[in-house]
Amino acid sequence: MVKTWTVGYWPIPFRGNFVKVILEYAGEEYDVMETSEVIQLKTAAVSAQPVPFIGPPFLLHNESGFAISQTAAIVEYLVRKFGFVPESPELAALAQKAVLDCIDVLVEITRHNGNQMWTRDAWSEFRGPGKRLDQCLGVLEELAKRHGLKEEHSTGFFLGTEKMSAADFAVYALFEQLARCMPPLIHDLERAAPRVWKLCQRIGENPKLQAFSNAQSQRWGRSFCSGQIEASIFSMIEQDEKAS
Ligand SMILES: N[C@@H](CCC(=O)N[C@@H](CS)C(=O)NCC(=O)O)C(=O)O
Repeated sequence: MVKTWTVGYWPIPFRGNFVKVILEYAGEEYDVMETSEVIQLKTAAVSAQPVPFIGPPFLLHNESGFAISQTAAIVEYLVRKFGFVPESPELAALAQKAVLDCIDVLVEITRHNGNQMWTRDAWSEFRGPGKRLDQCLGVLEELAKRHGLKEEHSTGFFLGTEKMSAADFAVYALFEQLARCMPPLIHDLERAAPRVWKLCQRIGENPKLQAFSNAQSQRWGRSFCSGQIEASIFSMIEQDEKAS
């Protein structure tokens, strides 16, 4: 039977998880498109694509035929659809900002989606106390702190909202995969964004998200973004581990 949604993405977590964690949390039924079909749609003429796009993820609403690409736009669509948008326009805008901040971390850690591989020099400017990754994580930490999130909180969300917003889904999608695929980075998350890391651990206690995380580990192991850039990131982290 055709499910409500179809997600088009590669067989890795990366950007796709920003979409999937919302569908999982909301208890929505979705299919994941076969990779061959993603390739077929990605390389089709734009006039033949369900929504004109360059790179996945994309999401299809099967009943209506509505299709949307661009990670941040898909997240915005889903949070609106399922009622996870803060009432205040200011908080709604800050939630969107946090989504884009999280996606920026994916862009930066992959050196703009694998445009360049890591060198030791470049990596030493990126990872370490006070370095670029810490700064990116620190931006999220400061935003959550300004909205009242405390490390010791056992309730409450990123922007002080009563329920999850796009910001919570995005930080969870980001931190969960960084920690699961590259466990030494947990140290960086704890150092640079302790409140947000605790929040993500709390969000991850949700049984649906826990099952989703376990399923991804079983299916793909520690695969994060795949390809040469994944090998480059993993080798930098391995060298850091040996040196420590
Ligand atoms: N800005 C887009 C970027 C999409 C993107 O770069 N997708 C990657 C996978 S994460 C891809 O497969 N790109 C192929 C391409 O650019 O040709 C988004 O956030 O969705």
